[in-house]
Amino acid sequence: MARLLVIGFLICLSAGVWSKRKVRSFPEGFQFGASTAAYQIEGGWYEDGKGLSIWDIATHTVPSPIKDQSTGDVAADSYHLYQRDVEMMNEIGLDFYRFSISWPRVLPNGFSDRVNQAGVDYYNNLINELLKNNITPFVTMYHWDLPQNLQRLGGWTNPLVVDWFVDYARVLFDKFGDRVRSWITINEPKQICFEGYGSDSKAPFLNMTGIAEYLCAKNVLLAHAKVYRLYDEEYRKLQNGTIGISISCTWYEPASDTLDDHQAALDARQFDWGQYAHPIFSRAGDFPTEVKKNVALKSAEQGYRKSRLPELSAAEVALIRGTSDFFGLNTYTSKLTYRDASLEGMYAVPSYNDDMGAVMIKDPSWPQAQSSWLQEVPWGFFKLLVEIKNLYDNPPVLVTENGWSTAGGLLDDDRIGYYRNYLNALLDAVDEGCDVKAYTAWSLMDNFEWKNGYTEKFGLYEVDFNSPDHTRTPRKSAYIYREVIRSRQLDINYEPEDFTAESANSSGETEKNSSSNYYYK
Ligand code: GBH
Repeated sequence: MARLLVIGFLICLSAGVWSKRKVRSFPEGFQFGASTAAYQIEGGWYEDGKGLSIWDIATHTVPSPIKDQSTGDVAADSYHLYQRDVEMMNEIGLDFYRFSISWPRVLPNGFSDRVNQAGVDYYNNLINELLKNNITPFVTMYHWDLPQNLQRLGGWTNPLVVDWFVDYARVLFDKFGDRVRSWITINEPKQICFEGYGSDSKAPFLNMTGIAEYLCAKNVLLAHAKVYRLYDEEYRKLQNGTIGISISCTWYEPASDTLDDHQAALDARQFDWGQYAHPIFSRAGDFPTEVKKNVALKSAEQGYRKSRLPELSAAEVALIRGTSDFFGLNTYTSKLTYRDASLEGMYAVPSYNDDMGAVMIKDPSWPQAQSSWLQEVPWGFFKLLVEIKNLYDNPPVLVTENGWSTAGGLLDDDRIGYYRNYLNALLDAVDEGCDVKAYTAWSLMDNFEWKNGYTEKFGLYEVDFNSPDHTRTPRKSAYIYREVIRSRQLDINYEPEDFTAESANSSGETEKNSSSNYYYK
């Protein structure tokens, strides 16, 4: 017994010393990038033959559903300023740039009968500029800007969308696949389906919960899988790339040690991301048992003849299983989760939340970002990475989004604290055996933050949306990230010499929240 205690003590001590080391190295070959999305930065909404997307329609609706009544009509104007964007990537020293292609810019009507050459030119120019500068293009095919024409036909709830997406992907492989070797089919299926169809927080604001998000889920999974199979069958040999999906994962921590809270947290994870990850990454495939069981039970109670969650046939399960070369992980935050009598009557019937049967809350002691949903919880990131390793046989993980929002200003110590603590947690997970291969900061620059317009700033670069040339200025965090990439190390004491208080003050704003606490596992 005494010996065990001594051994335990030594293990804790060495773990402590390890995690308190001030400089830690990233694994050999680890890649660093930054991310954006077409609608959030491009502008050029009605130029050169581009068709309309569901976000063009949403932001032009009266009254506007957007917090500050803004639109992405011009956004950061990257449709015209992409050369400056690449210059910024060079300043930071990025290995890769993750951006998305606007479906209606390439196919104005959504269908592949008519290709808009000006749109193809724009992405060719961007890709070529990246390659000229030794920056790897990492292309997302769909980051939420569905052609409005397809929405009129039901969008992601129409099973035909699977074929439309495959046709679109074929155009992209044909036009760009000779130079693009890294692809993401879909950005964040849960946010497309639940936020867009099951609620009213993303376009098309369908708000038909309990029904629409599940129809969408099946179609998104099939669309993704068929594009993966297309790449395998017709392009991989020639183009020699990798292709996968990015899933947004929040860590749900049981609010207490009761069995109910543990089950609630598990169900929350399975509903939030297992619903999309399990069919692709698990050995068994299909929707997770918890999700199938809960929705089927509730549906029966409610008088539906079939589960509101569509079934996947054996052939569909097989089609979807194994269709990602990597786990693309977008992650930002964690929530506490519980289940008790207060759930009774809390959620609409039927609804996704009622099916899940869990309550998710914030812990007020966690540092708070400008976005109400975003808090800094690095240990949650660590637990999430370990969970992905355990659930899905340790897949290669590319962190395709991670970042922090402020109200603005160049001196962004809270963002720096967030990045450092999350990178530190990532390195802890690597030490734990997780196969994390890349990290992508969200975002390269300030942009249109969907329903919150321009009120939340995620950029390493500040964008002056009021200046005609949309001036981009590096925040302090850009200097910190640059040093991480240059040294391939995390040094929590690094202070950039060329970032001056004067340059920070010129923006006239300072940060209100500062997360000065360094995180230890
Ligand atoms: C990413 O989504 C997007 O890919 C990107 O376009 C966006 O700009 C970026 O995040 C920043 O928002 O806790 O119930 O209030 C992140 C997805 C959005 C998922 C917020 C969790 C909070 C739901 N996250 N959402 S809730």
